[in-house]
Amino acid sequence: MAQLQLTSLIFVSIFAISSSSFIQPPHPFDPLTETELKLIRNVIKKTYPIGPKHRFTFQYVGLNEPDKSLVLSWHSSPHHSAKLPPRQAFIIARENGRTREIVVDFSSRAIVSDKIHVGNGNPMLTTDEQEAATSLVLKYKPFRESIRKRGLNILEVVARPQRWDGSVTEFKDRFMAPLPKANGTEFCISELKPPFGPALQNAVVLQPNGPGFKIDGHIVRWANWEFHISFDVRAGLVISLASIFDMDMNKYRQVLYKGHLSEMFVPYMDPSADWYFINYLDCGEFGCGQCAVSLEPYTDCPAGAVFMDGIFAGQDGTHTKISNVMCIFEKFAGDIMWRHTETEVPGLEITEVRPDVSLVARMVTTVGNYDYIVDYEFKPSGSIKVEVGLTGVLEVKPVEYVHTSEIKEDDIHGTIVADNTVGVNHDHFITFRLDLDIDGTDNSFIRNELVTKRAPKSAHIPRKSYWTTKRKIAKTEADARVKLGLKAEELVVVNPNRRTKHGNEVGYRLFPGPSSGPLLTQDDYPQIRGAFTNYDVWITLYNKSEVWASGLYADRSQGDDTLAVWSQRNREIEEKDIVMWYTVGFHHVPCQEDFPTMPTLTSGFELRPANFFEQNPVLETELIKLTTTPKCTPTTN
Ligand SMILES: *[C@@H]1O[C@H](CO)[C@@H](O)[C@H](O)[C@H]1NC(C)=O
Ligand SMILES: *[C@@H]1O[C@H](CO)[C@@H](O)[C@H](O)[C@H]1NC(C)=O
Ligand SMILES: [Cu+2]
Repeated sequence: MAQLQLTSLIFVSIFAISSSSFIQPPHPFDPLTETELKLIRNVIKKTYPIGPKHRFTFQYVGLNEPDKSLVLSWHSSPHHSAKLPPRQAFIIARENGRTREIVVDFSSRAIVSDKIHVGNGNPMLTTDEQEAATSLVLKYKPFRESIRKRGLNILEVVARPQRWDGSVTEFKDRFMAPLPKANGTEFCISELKPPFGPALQNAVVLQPNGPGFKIDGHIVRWANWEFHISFDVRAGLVISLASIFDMDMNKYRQVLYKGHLSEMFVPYMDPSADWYFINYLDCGEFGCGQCAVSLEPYTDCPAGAVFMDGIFAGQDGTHTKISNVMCIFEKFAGDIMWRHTETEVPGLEITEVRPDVSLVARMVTTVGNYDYIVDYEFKPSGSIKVEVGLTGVLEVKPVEYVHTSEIKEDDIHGTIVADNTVGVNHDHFITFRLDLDIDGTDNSFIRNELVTKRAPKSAHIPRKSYWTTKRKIAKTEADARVKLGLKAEELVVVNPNRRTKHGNEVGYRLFPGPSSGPLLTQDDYPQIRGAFTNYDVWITLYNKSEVWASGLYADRSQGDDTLAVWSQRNREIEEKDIVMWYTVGFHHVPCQEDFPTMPTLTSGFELRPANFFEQNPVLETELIKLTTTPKCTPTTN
């Protein structure tokens, strides 16, 4: 009965939306709604007949980034009462073999811009296209025959579009490798048999009073943080307008205007005819949002997590939904926020400890064989930690060997991880676009080099050396290209027009993770396309068209529209609206433990306030209230 009522309620509200005039979502960064996707399709249908038969397909549909100044004046108006910026959608479509860039305006319900893309590269492949390409191969008679010859079941064969040619233009059946057996590759809990591994069943954190955060539409409020969470078919989870409450100033202060995944570059290191082309630009080719998966309560995200769906357009323009594609939860992992035991004052001993709690916004994108867990973690201390966890299944190739002693070649380009199975060497480069706005848009990038100095000669002081900071302001984009690990330096984004009481520029410091820069040569085709990994950190001048590090058109791109090319413009970046790009890199030499599924390997970075607050902003944090759930006592009758 209750369910029936609910259904009719939902029906009424949908009816209201579609029959009345169009209602704009309350936040300028809210993802496109089902109603909006319908409207886009209807508007475009007036100009173009839609569908593969008419050779018109939607390759990307997303929010057309509203003008930043309009968003900021809306955001800073009391209770967000100012007029919302015009709402528009940006569409990349294939029409009769051409790529079109279309902007649809919602209030005028019209196409306001329509351009044909000239230049290299192609839009993201839709799921339908990937399936079509795959089935072309699986239906191809000589291919089916080759599978039969190997004693395999075609229904268990996976084919994947590898972005080099297009369809079946050529078929080669070159050699038969002994097929790896499926022995020991089972990973479904329902199929696994005892003895089981380490016992973890008691490690559970429950939130009997519910989570401590509030979600209002797409705005998340928790502790001293407020941010907006959204979903894009190419980037996946998008954080915007993240600001932190400053108790001294009694107001929210801007930190991150927008932050999201920009690209994932995964080149493999086997240059043979069968493997040389295996290099992926996951977000640009397959869509890191399109490949995102529904998260499972209690396993993908802990108890108390709140889930959100991702809605986007399929290739015919109708909406597709990935339910529970993002989750938000409080993380309490037994870490210490800060502590001190005062032992130096005689007769006095004080211990103060504050346990750490943070808020995590998570998505998991499964691009083919790999699963990437992407976490944005907000800490009450003002830190934003971005973490990428790699798990899933290795990309493997069959070999005739079962033991290292049998290897005849110089290089098998990987590691024998199981009988007749080599896990091939490769990299994972995960590039984030971070549009930091520290207390406003006009920021500078400071490289504080730590330099060793000789101590002044003195008869009384035996010290010979010390280090001190040498401050360098990055004046241009070239000054801001950073390869980590070459120098000891502090990287800080500051607002030079805002200072603390003590005169320090307010800022946020980048605490990088381990650096793993690219090892391919600069003249190698994959590296030309992946040139945005040539530096670990880049700063560019804000430009709303420069969002995707691999270029707007990553598929079969030629590297002429990457972050590396934009940086070559060498624009001035001092006291400007600037964007930071950070690449989390992994060189992956597979090992046996990575097989058949790989235990999560994590890396990331942290953005941490540096002279942003007047003092430790979590000094006055109260202790966590411990709540114990009442034990169930068996009732006796
Ligand atoms: C699978 O592997 C286990 C352990 O290595 C071995 O005892 C068993 O005989 C294997 N089974 C098959 C069917 O090869
Ligand atoms: C913004 O970026 C686009 C794409 O790279 C470029 O064509 C355009 O010239 C840039 N605009 C400015 C003002 O730099
Ligand atoms: Cu890997």
